[in-house]
Amino acid sequence: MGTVEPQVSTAQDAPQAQSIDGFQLVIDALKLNGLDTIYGLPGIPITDLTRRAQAEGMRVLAFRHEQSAGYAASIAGFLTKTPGICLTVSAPGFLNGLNALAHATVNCFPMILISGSSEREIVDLQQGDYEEMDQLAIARPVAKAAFRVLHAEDIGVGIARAIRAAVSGRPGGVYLDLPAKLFAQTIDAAAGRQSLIKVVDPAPKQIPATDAVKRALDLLKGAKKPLIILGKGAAYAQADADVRTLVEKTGIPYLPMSMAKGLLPDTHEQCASAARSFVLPAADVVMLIGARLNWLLSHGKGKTWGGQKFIQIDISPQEADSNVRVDAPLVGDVGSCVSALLAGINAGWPKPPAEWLAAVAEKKKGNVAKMTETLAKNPTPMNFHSALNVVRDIVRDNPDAMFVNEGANALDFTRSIVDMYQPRKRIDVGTWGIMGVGMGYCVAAAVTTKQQVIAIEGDSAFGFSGMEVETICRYDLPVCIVVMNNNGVYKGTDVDPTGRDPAPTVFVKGARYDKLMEAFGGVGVNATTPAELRKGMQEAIRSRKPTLINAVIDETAGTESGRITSLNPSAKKK
Ligand code: ADP
Ligand code: TZD
Ligand code: MG
Repeated sequence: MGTVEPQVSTAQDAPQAQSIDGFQLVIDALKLNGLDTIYGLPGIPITDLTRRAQAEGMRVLAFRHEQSAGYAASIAGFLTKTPGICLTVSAPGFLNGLNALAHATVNCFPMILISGSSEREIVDLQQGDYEEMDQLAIARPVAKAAFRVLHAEDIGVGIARAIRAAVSGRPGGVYLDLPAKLFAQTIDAAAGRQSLIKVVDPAPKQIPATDAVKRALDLLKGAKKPLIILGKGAAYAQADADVRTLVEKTGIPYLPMSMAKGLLPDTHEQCASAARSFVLPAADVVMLIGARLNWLLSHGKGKTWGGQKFIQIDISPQEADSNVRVDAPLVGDVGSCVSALLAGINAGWPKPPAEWLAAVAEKKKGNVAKMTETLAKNPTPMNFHSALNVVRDIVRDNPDAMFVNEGANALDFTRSIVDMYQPRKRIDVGTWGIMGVGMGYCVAAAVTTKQQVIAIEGDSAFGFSGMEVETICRYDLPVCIVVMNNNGVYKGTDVDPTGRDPAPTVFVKGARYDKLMEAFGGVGVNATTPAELRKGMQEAIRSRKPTLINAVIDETAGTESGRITSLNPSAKKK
């Protein structure tokens, strides 16, 4: 903005040695706590914060829209178990970041949204300040916690509280409001440094109670048709070896939720994904590990289920019974709960009855055979299946790659066709089924893991954050984006019955998303066949250059709302 910049010190005219300003205290407090990456977008009053943080060695990733920066911060939190930091300007920038803050809270990802804000005196009297807004009040309902710091000497406490709130217990999004005046405030340097807090044990272990562990083990032991469901809370916990041992020692079939795919390889013989609609109603005892019985699991009731008993491992003591009765709640962190269970599972632990395992295996076999047949077809034009058959091979050959996925059909088909082999590789639309996370996730995945990133994007989904391809090119990140281009939302075939406008679900036909990438120096590929798609992806991974492949998909191939057609009121009526 070219308007009235407030008087702030810059790196060049830094405050005197004996005093320290708000900018510096914020940077020092973050660094002291190991928070070395900021996802944000500069402007009044935080421009100098971004400059000085970079000058002090922090990684400052500047985006084209705060929403993408926010989604990046949220998923960085999921991947690292430390709060992802998103930094925005006041009112409009803050609101752009707010969606991601809500997303972090809903998905239980630790994140801190730090926004500059206007002067309290003016905002509270509603006198019309530059970008005036009561941001704290607006953030509160969608955040796990929200704080404001008014005095430089409280910056240390403010950041410590934000960190604890974000990562302890059930993780979530925290809002930290920093008014413009705070940044330029100076205090005595020694006192300032003394006021900073290095948070000790920010996410303390939560050990489950002994009787709760026994209750869970007793229920599990008596089960005739047990099932384990792994959720993204289990992925988040990073207790991968123990979770795997629990599954393998008990021999119980398991279902991974979308972002828990790869916690054990999807090709594991106990993986029941290919028999999902059989095991859910048939199981008699289901153990949920870091997964909620929300809409994604049909609330634990109805025809998807069979009135079974539930064991639920969750860090939130309020989660059990939220949809149906939970017979054995186990409150604690996944690592502590699983190791407590393992301590009670000795060599004599009974394997599930052979009939149950055989029935699951039989169902799997049938469904896998059907899928193999579908994937082997090579129709013209290319459809979701023939394209995803390629993606499946590429991921199998590159199991370290991070995998981003959003869209409707482009999401649902990918989730069921593309196997994951390692924990926390698959990151997607999450609890809300939100579009727009794609490019922000790509940036954070590349930056936090340094691995190749593969993104499978619906053409609509991609559009929500498409401008961030410039960000990906600017930081030269190893990201290969595949846009599953079916000319629209779900399909490209709708027409306006009046003949006036394009239908609300369709886009420009034959759009070339690959050209967008070329505009910023990345590699663009137009792929109309599986062979072209394979070549493009292989080359992208070999070169590690930012690449966008426009995969031309049959515009008739998708279904309304992908797999969740039944949630769509008008489609239901039909
Ligand atoms: P999914 O969508 O994969 O089913 P959800 O987001 O619905 O997963 O559920 C994740 C659950 O995991 C939440 O209820 C959350 O409280 C819980 N959770 C998050 N982190 C941990 C942890 N470290 N230990 C135990 N539970 C956790
Ligand atoms: N806006 C936001 C933020 N999130 C949403 N989920 C939607 C709108 C609604 N929506 C979906 O649930 S999927 C989708 C939208 C707009 C896009 C589907 O089209 P696509 O995927 O091109 O991404 P397919 O492959 O064509 O189905
Ligand atoms: Mg589409």
